[in-house]
Amino acid sequence: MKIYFAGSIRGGRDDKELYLQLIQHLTQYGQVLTEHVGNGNLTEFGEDGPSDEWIYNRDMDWVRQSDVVIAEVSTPSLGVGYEIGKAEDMNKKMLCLYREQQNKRLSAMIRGNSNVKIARYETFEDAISHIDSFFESLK
Ligand code: 6K6
Repeated sequence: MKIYFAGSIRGGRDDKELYLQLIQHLTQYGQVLTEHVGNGNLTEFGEDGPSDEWIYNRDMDWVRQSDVVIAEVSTPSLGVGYEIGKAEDMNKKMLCLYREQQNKRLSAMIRGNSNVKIARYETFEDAISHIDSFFESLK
């Protein structure tokens, strides 16, 4: 099972530790292609490839190769939104994890899309149980 995990990079790295913990949990279900998203040393200004074009092509290849896409969408990110749209076009099985926060609302382009399953959570344990249910539903 190839898993594409999407999380904010240039959109902001406030949730990077959470991404790392989610990725660690996901590895029991398969190969996480995008482990760098949880890299604590990767800032919104850091570099992770020779050029943006190289990163784009590599990441789109990985979305194509993936069996499932798990996106953490609490921190708004153009890249994550784009990946969700592409994954939807490719009919990928997808789960979006969203943590409610005061004075913030999830984009209508995600919330209003009936093809996108959104799992709302409060605690890390809730997020994990959404992930486990999602993989259970694939069996
Ligand atoms: C690192 C730090 C700043 O720039 C980089 C290198 N960029 C990326 N490296 C790897 N994946 C990326 C990069 N930029 C975007 N992505 C993909 O888009 C990841 O798979 C994330 O799921 C998503 C993040 O998008 P932004 O718009 O928040 O960067």
